[in-house]
Amino acid sequence: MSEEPEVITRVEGQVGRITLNRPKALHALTTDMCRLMIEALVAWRADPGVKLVLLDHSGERGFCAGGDIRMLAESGAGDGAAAREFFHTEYRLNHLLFHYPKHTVAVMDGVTMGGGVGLSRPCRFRVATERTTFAMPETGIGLFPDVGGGWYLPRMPGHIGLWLALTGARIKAADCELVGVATDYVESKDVERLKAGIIADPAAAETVLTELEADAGRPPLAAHQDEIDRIFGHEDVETIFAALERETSDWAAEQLKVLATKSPQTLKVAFRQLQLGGQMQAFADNMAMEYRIGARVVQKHDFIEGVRAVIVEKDNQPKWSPATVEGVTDEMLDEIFAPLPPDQEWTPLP
Ligand code: QUE
Repeated sequence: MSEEPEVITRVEGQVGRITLNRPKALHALTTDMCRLMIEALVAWRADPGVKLVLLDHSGERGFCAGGDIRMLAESGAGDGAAAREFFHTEYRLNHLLFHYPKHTVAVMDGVTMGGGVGLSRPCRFRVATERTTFAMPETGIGLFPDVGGGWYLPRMPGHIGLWLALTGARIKAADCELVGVATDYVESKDVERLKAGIIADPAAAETVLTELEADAGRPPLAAHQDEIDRIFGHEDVETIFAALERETSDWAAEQLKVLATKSPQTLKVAFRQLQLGGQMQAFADNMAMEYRIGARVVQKHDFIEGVRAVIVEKDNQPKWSPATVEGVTDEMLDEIFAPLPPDQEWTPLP
């Protein structure tokens, strides 16, 4: 008897289908899962019998919660080699999907966070349902919004991407459409029909999506866009905190409360990451930057402590160091963003 694989890859008709299948961990990604996906995508890229790639998940509990955080923290507490290997592989997969020459469809029928965003966001069609919850929650565990966050987030309308990156806010389907995370909305009850329709005729994927398209409703975020742009458009993290303190709305007070729980170091890392990524011309340059950051951050106190407090012991009382954004110096950030030795830099798949 063989164990069920954590990613199921097969060709159905003319559709290459990748099904995330690690339901007990909300399909959080391991290095092996990323390798399996790369292998299938590379084979299908050259296969004229595959017209489209469909990316979905088994079970009812979501698309993908992120990465194998416990492994990353254990590795980071040691030599960090396994963590770097994971990031290197995952970012190659993100990059492969970004430039994939065939149509890709991601069905995000549930939690889509961190690593799950890195898989779905590069897809041509990104289907949300009423069960979709999107977030980049990494600053809450002393990590940073990677998997292409430096590219996608600063390209969202106004300063919504920075707000998502810093607060780790969770948004639902209508807001996913507003910020461009989702291209389509389909009710969960129609997801099986959607997949069957795409597999039956991948050339008609867009038509099937249009036929099953439903109304996600009004995006709640729209009511806060002006506030977000006014506050999160400031020139640094300290000024954003100061601006929030001057605001009088309940919403602003809530944002301030949320930001106060996040790792000051990774708030500043994320701010600089989005600033630099927003100016880059090539997605690969952004991934190389994120790999430099990941290689450093995974071995820092805040990540080990964040995983302890939020994931392992769940006391939700991380003791960040430095404890305030004022304590995080430009020199610390320079070190995190500095180039790696040439033979250790991230490179796309050959
Ligand atoms: C930040 C993260 C992750 C997170 C929580 C954060 C993350 C991740 C998970 C997660 C959640 C449920 C699971 C699981 C992992 O939580 O990346 O295996 O069952 O994977 O605040 O980056």
